[in-house]
Amino acid sequence: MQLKRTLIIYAAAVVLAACEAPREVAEVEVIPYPQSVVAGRGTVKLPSSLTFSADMPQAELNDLLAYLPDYALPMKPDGKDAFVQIIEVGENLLDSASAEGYKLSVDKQGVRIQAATAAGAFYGLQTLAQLARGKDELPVLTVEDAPRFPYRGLHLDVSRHFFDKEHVKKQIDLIATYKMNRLHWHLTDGGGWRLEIPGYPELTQVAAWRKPANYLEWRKDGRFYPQDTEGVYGGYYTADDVREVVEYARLRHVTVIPEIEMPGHSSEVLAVYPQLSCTGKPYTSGEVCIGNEDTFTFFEDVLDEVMRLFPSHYIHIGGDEASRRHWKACPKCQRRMREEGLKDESQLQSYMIARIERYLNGKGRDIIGWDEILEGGLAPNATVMSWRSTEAGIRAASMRHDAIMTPEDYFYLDRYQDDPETQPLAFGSTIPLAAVYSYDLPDTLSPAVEKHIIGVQGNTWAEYIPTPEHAEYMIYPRAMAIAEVGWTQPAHKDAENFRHRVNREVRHIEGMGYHPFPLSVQVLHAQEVDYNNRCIRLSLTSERYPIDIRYTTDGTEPTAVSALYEGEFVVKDSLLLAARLFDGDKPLGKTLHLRTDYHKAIGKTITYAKRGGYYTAKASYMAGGDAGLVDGKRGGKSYADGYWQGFCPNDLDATIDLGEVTDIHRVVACFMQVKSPNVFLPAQVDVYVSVDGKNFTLLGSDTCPEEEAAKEVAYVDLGWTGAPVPARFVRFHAKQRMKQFLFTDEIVVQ
Ligand code: TNX
Repeated sequence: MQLKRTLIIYAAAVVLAACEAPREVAEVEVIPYPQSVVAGRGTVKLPSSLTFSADMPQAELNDLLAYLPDYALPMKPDGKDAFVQIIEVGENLLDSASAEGYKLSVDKQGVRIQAATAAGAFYGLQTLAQLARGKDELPVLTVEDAPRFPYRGLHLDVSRHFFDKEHVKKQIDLIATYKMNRLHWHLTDGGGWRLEIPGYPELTQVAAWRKPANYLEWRKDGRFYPQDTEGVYGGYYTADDVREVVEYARLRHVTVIPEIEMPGHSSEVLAVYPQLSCTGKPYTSGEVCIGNEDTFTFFEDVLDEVMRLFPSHYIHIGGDEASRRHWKACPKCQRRMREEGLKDESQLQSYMIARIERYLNGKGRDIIGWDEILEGGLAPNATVMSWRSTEAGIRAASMRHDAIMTPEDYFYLDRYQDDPETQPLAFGSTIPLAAVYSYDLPDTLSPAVEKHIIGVQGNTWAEYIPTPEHAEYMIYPRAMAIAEVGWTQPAHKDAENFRHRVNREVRHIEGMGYHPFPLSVQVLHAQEVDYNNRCIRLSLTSERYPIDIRYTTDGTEPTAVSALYEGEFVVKDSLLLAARLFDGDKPLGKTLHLRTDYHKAIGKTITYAKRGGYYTAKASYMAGGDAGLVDGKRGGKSYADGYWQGFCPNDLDATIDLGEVTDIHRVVACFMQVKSPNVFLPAQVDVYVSVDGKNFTLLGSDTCPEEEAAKEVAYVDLGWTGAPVPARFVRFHAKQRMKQFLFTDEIVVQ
């Protein structure tokens, strides 16, 4: 059933009630959106003091009672006449295929929540609390709901910066209200070891504390763990802390999955146990020595304690980003490879992962690992967490392994979420809320593959997240979008409707004491190139709702009386747009200055010189391939949005054939700089033209202003503008400044 876009207001519903057929209600303000909402007639008053009864096993009722003080809707247990009746009906009585499903009906008698399990009842209660928020009555309706995926997770990195147990519990409490059910706790990494382990006191006495507090500064200083404790920053969780968090999560139907990183990302272990490194010295590598039996003793001891503390069936063992350099040079590792018949170092890594997997399988647990565990032979029972792409997860699913999708271009919460020039320093690209929300699996998957894709997760890597408030700023509202991607079937997702709900939700959680990103105050734009009609359709939107967008096209600043944006622009040649958000008379954010050109190179042939071609190892950096720089499509604020073409380590050196000799007066491309992930502006741009394709003349060179090159984030137009010259061929050569990444989105020729 498609979600209706029309807003059916209650008055209308009552007037139309003459015809008895049930209707869908649009815009119930619930995140994640339920699979089915059917409106009844009228509304029911909420009693001033709410009572409930629950027909469920005593142990589950006790859990519910333990949770209730934190439930958003105060309720008291009562007997038969309770307003809210919770009935656990057993697995087979609901239509839903999922044990987490529920059916919630509101009628004159009150509210009835039927569920197959305690989790389903819990989710029914979450829907009820959101429906009732700020209201004194409820609409008569029936919600039937169940999740799309069984695994809906949030990951917290507590190594690079440490966040105490209260912070962790606070996030668990909120994500559970969005029906997320996994917390992936990244407990160990080079930034600090965070879990107390009996018999290994140095892990938490030394490798959990550092100076200075800020991870980036500490990394720059050489990442040493001081022996003295004066003025150090850090922390760890005791066994009791872990038990408290695990129990708190259990009451909210969240499973806490611990991660112990190996064989890479382990420099903190080697700082205190250097004998486990290939060199035997601390601070020489991040990878443990796989040739050394003591390495296995260490991790098995650690995992024994992990299994004592965490009931989770799955234990995450990391497996990502291990350099193979040290193993190559290490006699012990090489001996292991010979003895085990391993062909290369990637098989050596697989040997370790498979051996640890056997150990955990022997104790009734299964492993999850990052998608690198696909290389060199996948451990037989492993679940793959696919972070570098969606494809890796699909590959795992095709091999009948379960996969969890955490693609870095959609679900990495350490990335910017808005124009980087307006944001605190973050890691690399920009993933705005709408991009997170847009995530889906390709629709070409066979059911046999799709059933192995068990869910989605947002990852909060903390290199750039120094405080708990900042963690919340990066997590919300994007986690709400991930919750909806994980729960709601694609047919019931609706980006515009989500935008409305998320505005309310952000204001609500601010009121609860969270620190979400308050939603962007920038004008956002999208373009569609219509090659047949030779025009670009340009539309504007905003994360904020409700809000006005006002604009000018004459180069002046928009004011509170400028034209109100009401629909797309159709650009046949050039449009110089200035647009800004207004809350009534009050301007918000920055003015968007956007030049849109249906220019002469659109749809023309482009060829790249040998050392001037683009980077092909990542699909989103190809901007659609050869046509990417002459397709009329301009990028947004993120080099990973599929419109920016990347060059590494090559220059950009390309020639466009305009098909016939024509006068041109402007050849310009916009370049992006984001230093943290090594994206740099070019040093220089040269523009040449030719009428015959053989003899080229240099029209002009442009160099990047030093003050722009010094910025962390910058967008700079470089090229040539001048009196018209005849040309058929245009050669555009942008020279690398750092031999890292260059990114541009379009070569505009006019
Ligand atoms: C890659 S994702 C990592 C992390 C970093 C992250 C930063 C993954 C399995 N490894 O160690 O924190 O990038 O975005």
